[in-house]
Amino acid sequence: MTERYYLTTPIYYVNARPHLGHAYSTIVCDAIARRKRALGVETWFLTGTDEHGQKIERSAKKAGSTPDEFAAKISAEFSDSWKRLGLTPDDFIRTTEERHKRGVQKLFATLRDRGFIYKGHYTGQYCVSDEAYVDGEPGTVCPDCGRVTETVKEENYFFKLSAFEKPLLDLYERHPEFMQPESVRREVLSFVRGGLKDLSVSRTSFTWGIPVPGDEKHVVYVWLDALANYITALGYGSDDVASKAKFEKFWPANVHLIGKEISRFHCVYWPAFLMAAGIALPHQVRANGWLLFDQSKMSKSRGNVVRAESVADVLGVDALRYFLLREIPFGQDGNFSFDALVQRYNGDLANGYGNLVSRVVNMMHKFFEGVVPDAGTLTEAEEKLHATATATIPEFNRCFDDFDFSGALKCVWSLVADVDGYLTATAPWKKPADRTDADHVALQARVLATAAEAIRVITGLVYPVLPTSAEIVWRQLGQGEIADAVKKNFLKSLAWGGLKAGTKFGEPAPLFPRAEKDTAERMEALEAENNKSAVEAVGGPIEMDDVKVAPAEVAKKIAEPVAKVEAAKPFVAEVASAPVVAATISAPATTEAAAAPVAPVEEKTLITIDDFVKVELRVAQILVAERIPKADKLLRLEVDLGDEKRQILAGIAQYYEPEKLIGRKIIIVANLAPRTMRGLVSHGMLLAASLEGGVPVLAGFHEEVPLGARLK
Ligand code: ME8
Repeated sequence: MTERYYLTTPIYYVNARPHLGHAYSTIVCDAIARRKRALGVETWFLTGTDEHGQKIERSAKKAGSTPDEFAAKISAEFSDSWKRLGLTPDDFIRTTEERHKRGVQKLFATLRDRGFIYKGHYTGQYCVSDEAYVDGEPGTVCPDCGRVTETVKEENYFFKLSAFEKPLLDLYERHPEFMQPESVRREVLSFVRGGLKDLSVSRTSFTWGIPVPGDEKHVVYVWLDALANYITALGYGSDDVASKAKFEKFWPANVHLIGKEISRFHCVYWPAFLMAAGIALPHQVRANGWLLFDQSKMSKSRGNVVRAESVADVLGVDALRYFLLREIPFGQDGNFSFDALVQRYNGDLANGYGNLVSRVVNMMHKFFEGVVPDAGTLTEAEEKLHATATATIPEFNRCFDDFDFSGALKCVWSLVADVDGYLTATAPWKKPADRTDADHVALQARVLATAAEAIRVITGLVYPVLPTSAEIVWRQLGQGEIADAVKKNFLKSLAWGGLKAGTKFGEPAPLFPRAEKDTAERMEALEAENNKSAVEAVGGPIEMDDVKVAPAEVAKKIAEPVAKVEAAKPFVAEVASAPVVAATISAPATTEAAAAPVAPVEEKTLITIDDFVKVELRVAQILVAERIPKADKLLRLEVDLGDEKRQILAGIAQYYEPEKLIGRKIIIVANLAPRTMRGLVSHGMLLAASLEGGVPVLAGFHEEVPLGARLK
């Protein structure tokens, strides 16, 4: 029987346009799927979009659209983007499709029929952004995204999650590979060991969802709806024979590849639902780390996203694939930067693999009219390369199968370097005076046939990661279409010795032209242009626009010690035209200043103590800090005053990374009249020193101070 392999990406919410973060998970799956297919494994690669729920309903409303129109538009952006990137999912499921709806209703009914669902009431906190129930009092902040939760009071159906505490712990123990990497495993284990409460699996306060069968005022909780895509896409819930056969063939999934932030849903809720429904469990949930941009998670809400197309249009899709898989150890967070990308591209692709291919192919044409010669008698150098290449194949496979894509590519690039070194050492382009013509031709034949064979092995190995380039090289090596090789499962038998003497090489073609100095800027410009046109195209629903993060200088600015302190300014100075109160730091008195006659202070600059006490200055702690899309300067803060929480907008976005502010104690003017900016209301101002150029430095305390304490 043919081996089969089913892998899935998360299905992406349609409230945000596809960005590099989404592309990352999808590209990883694409590389795995391509390799499996080329190994002769019958592969099914699923991706899609998650379109129901309160978050989408609200985003659609904000965009002045109906949820279904809105979802269709963004879903199409995802599928178009995957096409443009040359990704090869076998199926793209939308949760608004009939086939999905049918399957979800069947799953719900099955859970209910088997006694795992009961009706009750939920009063508690809900995070709309994560579509997650959160324990705590009203005002509680979501532990995952840091947003303030909403209080929900609804009639709901509950799933008996508590009954699965023990079965889940048993599963994790029996199958340590069920969830990986270890960090995720530990986190999930400690969550479950902390005790599981029953889970509300329906909502009644809005309608954008799949109706609960038999009780249509309820819609199915969006995570139960979304997780079910992994089975409904295969045909679960369908009576159709072909669908049933597909489900039989591919379920259970080999891997659900996800971002680490949704581990709980996949490692706790999903297996519990499946156990309750009597459906087999997936073999593994694998989490990728986060792609960071300017040191924080690339995400729409932080406004620091980059679109995959901006990279692909300038350097090509393969460059992006290579960078993501080589640069970031899978499972860990990794930084994306245009400069690092260009560096990797030039170093590993243009100067490395690309240059090697071009040298060998050109020499083959120049010295042998493009026909592979017989290598003749081999020397130790060729035997060594042969041995290294032969050892590289299983090493690459081991790393790749272990999701260590970076390690896999590293070992191939070490082979690239060896072949480069071999060429340099043998220098087939140069005939020393003491070498006969016949000897030189023999050397050229031996070296070029050997180097070309090494390139063939390298190209086969990197095909899943660099499919477009591998296709070109395959032709240049006279191997025909790589798609045909894939159909013949060429990776199954990839081994040294496949390049036969007499093979006619294809014409040389450029592979990775060296990236010029302005490449990073060109990508940035494209990114800015993309963002602009995206805003225009959607008509500007602020919430969902991908807005680029503040300039990179910001981080630098924060790191740089601020040298000069501005001379005295009037008291309430606004930083960056936002309500940050800048407490003035006077310039340190110089000797001249001290010696100078004291100028008479104008009466109007003085206030009485009664004036001062009118200003209510209080200690507050920052609970949430986030960028506001399309506002370069403003941060939205949620602060805790001990007895109340409130929202404040502050013009410090260019100087402070939001994540670093969380937990910080600050001083606010608490009795300032509310002010609306960018559609958000600011209930107060924070205090900061205003340094040269308006650079703010937040006021704070060295000793412990209780929240809400008044400053007098
Ligand atoms: O969570 N780095 O959808 P979503 C790495 N609909 N991966 C990233 C990323 C980043 N900066 N940003 C996004 C949802 N991703 C649910 C899933 S599944 C049944 C339902 C990737 O649109 C990563 O795979 O928020 C992450 O888990 C996913 O996109 C989140 O996409």
